[in-house]
Amino acid sequence: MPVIDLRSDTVTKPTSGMRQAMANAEVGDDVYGEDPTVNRLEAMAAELLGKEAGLFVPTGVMGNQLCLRLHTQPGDEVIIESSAHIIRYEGGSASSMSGVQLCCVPGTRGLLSPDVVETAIRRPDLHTPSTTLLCLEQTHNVGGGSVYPLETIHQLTDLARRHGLGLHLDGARLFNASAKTGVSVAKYACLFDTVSFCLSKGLGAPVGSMVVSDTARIQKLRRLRKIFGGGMRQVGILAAAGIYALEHHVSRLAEDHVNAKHLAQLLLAIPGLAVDVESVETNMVMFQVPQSSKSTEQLLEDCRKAGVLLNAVGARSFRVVTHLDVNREDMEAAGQIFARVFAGS
Ligand code: TLP
Repeated sequence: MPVIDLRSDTVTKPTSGMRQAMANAEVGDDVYGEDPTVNRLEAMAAELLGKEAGLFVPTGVMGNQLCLRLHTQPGDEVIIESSAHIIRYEGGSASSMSGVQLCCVPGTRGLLSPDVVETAIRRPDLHTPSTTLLCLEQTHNVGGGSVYPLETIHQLTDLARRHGLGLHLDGARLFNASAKTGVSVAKYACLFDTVSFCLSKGLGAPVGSMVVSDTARIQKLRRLRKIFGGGMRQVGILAAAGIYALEHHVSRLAEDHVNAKHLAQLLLAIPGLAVDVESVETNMVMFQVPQSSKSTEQLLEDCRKAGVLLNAVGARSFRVVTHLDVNREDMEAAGQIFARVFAGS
């Protein structure tokens, strides 16, 4: 029986069409700006998001961290939601790579509200660090794939602009937000100075993320990418996968959202398991098994042995993510396995 891998949307494998596109890609040395396929992907990403220029980077972490470095000076303070990916899962690199202090502001399901951000912005004072950047995450990972309403982003970005802050969006799953709301990625992107998004998550490419911005910032980011060790050579074979993903996999993201919702409904029927079906907006489902006598690790292991992989996000608290490589039948099968493992555990 094949394993149903719901740990993340990062686990997808390139489809045969994507592999074909990779095999046929024209390449050149991208550090010299001579890879035609990378150049095409960068132009395509910029156009889609309504920005002047784009930069292909190896990972979402690198995209975020290059932007943090671009927007700040050591000792500056960055306002960010307290469970943001940049805080939780980027190895402390904001402090080690850019020397910034993160001002962690609590959100609701990962989403910030303008009043708490307003109080967090430092007023000029000899003693305090300077707040120079506001970072948002759309969709919010630890928030369970939650989506900022456009109106809230408007309020937050207006506020940040009034205080002269830079604006970065960790849009790793921005296309999922757009699939959910019908708001174009460009409409979100125009509110930020820099936006990163991932090709290697819901879009199904094996590697790669993009940063988009204005031409002057992308020029600086290109140099920073080299300094951070992310200058790549004949990488058109990977950019071709990114182009294929943008051309073929954006319109199917809504399927992942339907599958996640369906799985959440199946989970709701399992005694002892807590899930908020309403909060499932995109391709993630968070659930808890609060009364279980088994440890989190044991529950993960029991699921693995029964044929489903998933991740824990806290004590007896779990995340499942739907993606290109799982379908409706996999949801049914996973639901049955979860019922066996969790009911009465
Ligand atoms: N998220 C991964 C893990 O790192 C937790 C996942 O499985 O969800 N921003 C956001 C919002 C992300 O969720 C991720 C990856 C990244 C950035 C980093 O992307 P990569 O893994 O390409 O560096």
